[in-house]
Amino acid sequence: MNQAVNLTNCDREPIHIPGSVQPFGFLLAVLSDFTICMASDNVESFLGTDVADLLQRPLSGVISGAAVETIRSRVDHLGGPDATERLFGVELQPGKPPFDLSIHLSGVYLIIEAEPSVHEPGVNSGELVRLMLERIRKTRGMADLAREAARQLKVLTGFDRVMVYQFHPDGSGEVIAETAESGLESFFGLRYPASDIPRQARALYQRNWLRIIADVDARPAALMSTATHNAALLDLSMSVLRSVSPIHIEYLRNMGVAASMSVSILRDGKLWGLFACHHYSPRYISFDKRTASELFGQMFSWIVEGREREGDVAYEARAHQVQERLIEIAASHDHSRRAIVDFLRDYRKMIECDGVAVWSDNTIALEGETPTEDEVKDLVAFINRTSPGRIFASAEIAQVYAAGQAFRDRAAGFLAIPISRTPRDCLIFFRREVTRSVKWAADPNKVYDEGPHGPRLTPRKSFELWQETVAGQSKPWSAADIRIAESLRVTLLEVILQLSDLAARERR
Ligand code: BLA
Repeated sequence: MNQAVNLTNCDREPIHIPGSVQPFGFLLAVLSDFTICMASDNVESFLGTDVADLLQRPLSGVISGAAVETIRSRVDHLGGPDATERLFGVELQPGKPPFDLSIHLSGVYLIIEAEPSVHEPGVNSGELVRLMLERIRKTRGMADLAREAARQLKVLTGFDRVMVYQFHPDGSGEVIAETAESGLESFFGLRYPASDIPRQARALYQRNWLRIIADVDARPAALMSTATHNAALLDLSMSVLRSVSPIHIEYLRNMGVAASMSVSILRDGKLWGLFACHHYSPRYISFDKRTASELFGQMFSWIVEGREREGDVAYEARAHQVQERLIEIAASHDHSRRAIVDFLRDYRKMIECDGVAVWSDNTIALEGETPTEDEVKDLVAFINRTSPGRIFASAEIAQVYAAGQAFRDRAAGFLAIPISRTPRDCLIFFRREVTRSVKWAADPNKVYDEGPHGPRLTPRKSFELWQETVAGQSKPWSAADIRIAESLRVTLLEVILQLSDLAARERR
């Protein structure tokens, strides 16, 4: 491994060029004339030919002419970026057991990866995925969908634990669903810093949907090459056998995991999350089942896309309903501008928050978890000084308002909506510190093994690090939150106009 890589700069580790593969299969790199110029050093155990005897030979000297033709016929399909082709049950040598192949282009090389075919009689992967999809489509809402999907993937693959890990915009992530064998510590609900799945790994997972680490203790098979080529620079981004970052191997070992698999979940082409699977003994999943898992991940991604849109639409529709009611009530309200204060409970239902405050006509009213009256008054004065007449939101109050430091544990995030120009009345939504809204799952005092990089490399310790890094922050305000706030502002201005009309009429 590159000596310069450590726990603070892990996004510089060049994990796409490890110079080795996992030994559950072998890799050959051939040039356009199909001469072999690189091979993994475990090839002999699969093909019976020593790696040194294989280099520089034509591919047809090692595998059957028919197999070479089968491969050649697929090369034309490898046009687009990141294209791969899979072939199942190919007899590479006459009379010998068949292999499953993955082929793709990497620079000038055609990469051929092969692993022994596993055929389970009576099992059809298409049918398995069809049933899995039927089950998850019956669920309602995101949480239920994710839980059922984890359960289905666990049934398909037999891993001891399957999690759905969702990324946040800053690259940190969260276990939003989990299904595990009984007796295992739960990671459900825990949050992790972006560095646990560093940037280059996330970029890779966006291109390549599935990776399996079949045995963390397996010795990687080194790639050997002829003198004019350099195996240490062979880009294995799209490979299925790519050997795994030693830092990540240590992470898995520290938590007692012997095998892992992850399947990407994409939304609009961007990495949304991962199915993360763990097993406590080595576990190899056939290429056929991995392909089924990948297809399931792709279909799941589409379903998530739809559910998230539905969720946003429902959230905004609910807010609109409350607003409409406000307008109706206001029309028949007889205590003039106090109405704005009387609606406090209703505001809370519109935008996800822990508390809400309103400052109107020199009266202050609080609901739920908020700073104290005096603190809110000072905050209102600050908001009016710095951002008059505009919506002002922050998920880290102390960053924009130093005095907020004093109450950031109660209200780390605020979203302020001005509701009149003079005097500058406003409505403020508060969110508590996110570390306070995240619960510890299971026993935080469990003892872990420590590798050479220390205890940081376990989900539990890493969760603690995440808590330190996000102290003083609330859940971010989403685009939907801001849209609702904008429309609420318009509604309230209307309501205020109506109320003052009413008051004027009463005076006449
Ligand atoms: C990869 N890190 C990963 C992967 C996961 C995690 C799921 C994908 C590979 C796989 O399937 O195993 C992280 N796994 C988690 C988390 C949980 C979990 C958060 O189960 C929570 C329950 N990792 C670190 C640090 C570094 C690091 C500090 O924690 C770097 C210094 C690196 N993680 C790292 C690297 C990879 C990785 C380099 C890519 C591995 C590869 O594909 O080669």
